[in-house]
Amino acid sequence: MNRLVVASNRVVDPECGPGAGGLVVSVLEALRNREGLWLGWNGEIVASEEDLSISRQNFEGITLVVTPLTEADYNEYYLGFSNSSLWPVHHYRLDLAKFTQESAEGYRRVNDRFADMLHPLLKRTDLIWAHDYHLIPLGANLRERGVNNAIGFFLHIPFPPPDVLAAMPEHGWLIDALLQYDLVGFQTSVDQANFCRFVCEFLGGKMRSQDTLFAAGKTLNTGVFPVGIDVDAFISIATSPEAEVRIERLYRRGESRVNILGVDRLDYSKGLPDRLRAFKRFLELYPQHRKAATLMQIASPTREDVQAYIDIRRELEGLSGEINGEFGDFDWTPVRYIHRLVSRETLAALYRGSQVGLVTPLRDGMNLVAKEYVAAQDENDPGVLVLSRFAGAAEALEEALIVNPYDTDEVAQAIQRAITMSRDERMERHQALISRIRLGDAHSWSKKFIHALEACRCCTAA
Ligand code: GDG
Repeated sequence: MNRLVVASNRVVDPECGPGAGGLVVSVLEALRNREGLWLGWNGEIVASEEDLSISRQNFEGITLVVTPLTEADYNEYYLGFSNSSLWPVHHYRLDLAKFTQESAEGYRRVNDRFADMLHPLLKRTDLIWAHDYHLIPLGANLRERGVNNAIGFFLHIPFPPPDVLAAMPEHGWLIDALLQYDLVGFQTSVDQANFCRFVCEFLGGKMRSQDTLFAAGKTLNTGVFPVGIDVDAFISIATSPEAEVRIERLYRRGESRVNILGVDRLDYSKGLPDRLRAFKRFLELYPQHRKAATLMQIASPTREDVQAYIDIRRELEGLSGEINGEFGDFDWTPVRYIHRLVSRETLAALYRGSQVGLVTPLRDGMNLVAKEYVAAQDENDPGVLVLSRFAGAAEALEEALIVNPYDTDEVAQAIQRAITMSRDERMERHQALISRIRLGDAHSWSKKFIHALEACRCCTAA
């Protein structure tokens, strides 16, 4: 079996065990099965390049190779090009995108450094898997260093329509870099189609089959690999006796309340202001739920050094204050807004104790919260998932109440429909959803990608 080498922006501390998300667990599992190597940033920041060092650690047969970033790298590569240029463009938000030469150079510099670190560690038969928008050029950088291994890339975020991407300075060399991979994986067929359209319309590429392109003198394989969760691990957290105690404490179950829940990183792609406006509309349209319905919104802090994230936080705090001021009463707070990272155990209890899971991003690669919400439900009395049609998860999760997150009235009506849905219908929908989530769980996701990467080349055993 060929060794697996994974490169991602962050290497997560593997000792966080069951607290880690399904994605990390699935990558670790794949690495463990293949005595793999994982390379990336350790989350630390040092003053300058002279302070950089590489450290190696072994964990359950996996080699972790990590390095800090310099302050300039952090500002230019991470906050700059990755999160202020690529992230907004890929989420169709050209209006929020910022471009500077320094940030593009910082992005190239860090990708070059990662390639320099990885190159001497590679064996001829390694399968190499690069993750996400931070590392688009890594494969091409390795090719420049003479690496001829099978190299795959998986994009966790959406791929925008050709005209949106074409408006981004620097897009040309990024697409050229993607063409250097053997396999480029996407979350949904829409993302895959956007990429293929770009290559065909702008670069004269030709489709050879649904998943195969011919461009720049070579064949490129593409595929759809929807990311999943570790379903059983999540169910066991949500159904533990401790979870029951937590639900009692968090929701004071005895009271007849309607709990509506949102869980997101505080990111403008997640549609939080629109969600709050829809909840306000719901209170206006269905006054019978006043004093009973509460929207609990967990908005965990993220990228707080980027202006767009400071702005969205202000907007959200303003809106929740406005709704609470207008509708709230001495014994009822309509919006409970929590700007803090909460434990995975608390999250699972919140999911299980709420009648409605409100997942309404304006654009999202997949959205694992939607899948976690379904997995956490009591199968005999499940809550209802209200899901944006613009989340990647909507491509498979047809039995959710699918909504347009920009349509305030439609979301308000969906909340009402969820609350008043019969138990039979809720159970039927839940059963269908949980089967779909099981079918595409985190374990099968990494297996399918690696299998497809192996199939791209005839990899001889090490
Ligand atoms: C990117 C893509 C794609 C959230 N708040 C807390 C917390 N979370 C956990 C959730 C979930 C994860 O973070 C968020 O995953 P999402 O998929 O919803 O979104 P992104 O972070 O934007 O992830 C996305 C994903 O990559 C995977 O490919 O699905 O589209 O944008 O697991 O539970 N966890 C804890 N406390 C919190 O407060 N413990």
